[in-house]
Amino acid sequence: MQFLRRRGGKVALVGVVILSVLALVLGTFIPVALASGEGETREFVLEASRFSYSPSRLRVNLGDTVTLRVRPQDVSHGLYLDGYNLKTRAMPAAPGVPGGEGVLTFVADTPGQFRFRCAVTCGPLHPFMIGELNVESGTPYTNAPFLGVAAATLLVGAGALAYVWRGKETNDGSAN
Ligand SMILES: [Cu+2]
Repeated sequence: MQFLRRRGGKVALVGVVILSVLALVLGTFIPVALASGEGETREFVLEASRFSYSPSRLRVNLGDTVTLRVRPQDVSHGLYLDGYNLKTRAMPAAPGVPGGEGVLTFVADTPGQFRFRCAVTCGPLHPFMIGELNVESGTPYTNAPFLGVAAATLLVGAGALAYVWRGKETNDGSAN
């Protein structure tokens, strides 16, 4: 019986190790899969006027396919996105001039905070015409399954340790 108990503990421990490795592998590769463009499709209309964007703070999740539509309201503006090295320019809509819109579409495959700024010299405060794109990799939704696996792994591990511990105590007792 003791032998069986200890053996059971060992099997449980091996299971824990396998589960841990699985959790690590999943945690490593699923964000990569997300980054290849399997997220949501997000579209933002950015009204650009001297010297700001509205909205100026954008938030997306890693793997989202993002479309930015830059619509100048007064003079020509543009948008250059740091990190992703993307650029667009547009002229304002005017009578006789088709409504200008600068469009950028890309997959948000790099997490982090990225500045975007005007790509057309539009006046004295042009250098301060900036905004921020936040590409988040750690949303609760993305990580919930892995947190679950991690919690289950911990529980199983604690159970296995308790099992082995008890088996050992009994063994030591009978050995004397
Ligand atoms: Cu501008």
